[in-house]
Amino acid sequence: MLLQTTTNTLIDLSQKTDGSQDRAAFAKDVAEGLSQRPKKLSSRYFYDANGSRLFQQIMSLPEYYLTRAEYSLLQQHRAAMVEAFAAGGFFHLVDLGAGDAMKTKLLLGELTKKGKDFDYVPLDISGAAMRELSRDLQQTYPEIYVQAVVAEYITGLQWLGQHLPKRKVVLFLGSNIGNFERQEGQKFIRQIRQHLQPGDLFLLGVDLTKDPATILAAYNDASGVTAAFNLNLLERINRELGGNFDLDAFSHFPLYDPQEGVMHSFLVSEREQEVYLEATQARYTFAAWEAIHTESSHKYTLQQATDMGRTAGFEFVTSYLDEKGGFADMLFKAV
Ligand code: AVJ
Repeated sequence: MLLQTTTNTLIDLSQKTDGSQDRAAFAKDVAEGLSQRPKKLSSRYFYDANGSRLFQQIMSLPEYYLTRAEYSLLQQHRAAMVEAFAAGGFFHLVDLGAGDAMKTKLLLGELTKKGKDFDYVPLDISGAAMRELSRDLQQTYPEIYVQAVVAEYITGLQWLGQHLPKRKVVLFLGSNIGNFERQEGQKFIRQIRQHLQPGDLFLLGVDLTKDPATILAAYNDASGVTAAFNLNLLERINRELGGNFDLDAFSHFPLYDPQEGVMHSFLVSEREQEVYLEATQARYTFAAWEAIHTESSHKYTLQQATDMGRTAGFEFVTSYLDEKGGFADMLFKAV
C-alpha cells in the first residue's frame, strides 16, 4: 500500500488574542459564584496548565478507575467499533474534548490498520493541546488527515455542522458528560444532535453507578492529587485575578450522593476569613466551615444514558462495557 502523507491543519475559533476577554469572563463567574449562598465555582476553570497537568496525574491514580476502564474497553471492543463506524464509507471522526487523545489513538490505530477511509477532527479548548496533538499525529500517523479545532464545545459544534460535509462519527468520551448537571447534559446532547444528520453516529462515554465506596475513593485519593487539583482553582484565581486566597485555610471535601448518583467536590473554609480579588476590587467573606461547591461528576445507569440519547433524537445502537461493568461507551445513531 502506498503511504500517503497529509498536511494537518489547525483552526483556532477561540476569540481571545491576549486573554483579556477570557480573564473578564473568569472574573465575572468567580464574583457571581462567591457572592451566592451556597457559594460555588465552575469546574470548567480547573484546567489551566497546572490543572491539566494534575488531571493527567489523576488519570493514572490507582483509585481513579475511569480512564483505565475506558481504555481497556476500547482495547477490547475497538475492532467492533471500527466496523460500526466505517459501515457507511468515508466519515469525519470528531473528538469532543480530545486532549492528548490517549484513548482515541486506539481507534486511530485500528482504523488505519483496517484501511478505513476517514479524517480526524479533534476539538479542544486548549490550543497548546491541539498543536501538540497535531504534531504528534503527523509523526505517528502521517497518513491520517487531522483538522484540529480550538474552540469551546458549542462554537466547535457549529463549525463542524457548517464545514464538515460528509458523514460524522462524534466521540464524547471520558465521562466528560458527568460534569454537566443532568438537565444541562440532556441539553448538550440535543445540541450535538442538532449539528448532525440522520445516520451520523455518536459515541458517549459514561461512568456507571456502582459501589459508592469505589466512586468516593476515585475523588478522594490517598496521595492527595485530587485535593491539589481542587485547590488549584484557588491558586489560579490568586494568579489570574489577583486574589489572596490562603490555600492552607481551605480543604478538599468530596461527597457522593448514591440516590442522585452524583459525586460532589467542595472546598471548605477552615476558619472565618476574607478574600480580596484585585480583578473585581471586592472582598468575599467566609464563615468558619463554609464550603464552595466546585464540581459535580454525575454517574448514570445504562437506562438513564439510553433515555438521554433517545430524548435528544438518537436511536440506541449498542453499549460497549469494560470487564467490570463499571464504565460504558454507548453508541447512538442520529434519526
Ligand atoms: C474529566 C470530568 C471526567 O469528573 O471524573 C477527576 C474530572 N475531577 N477528578 C471526573 C475529575 C476530579 C473528571 N472528568
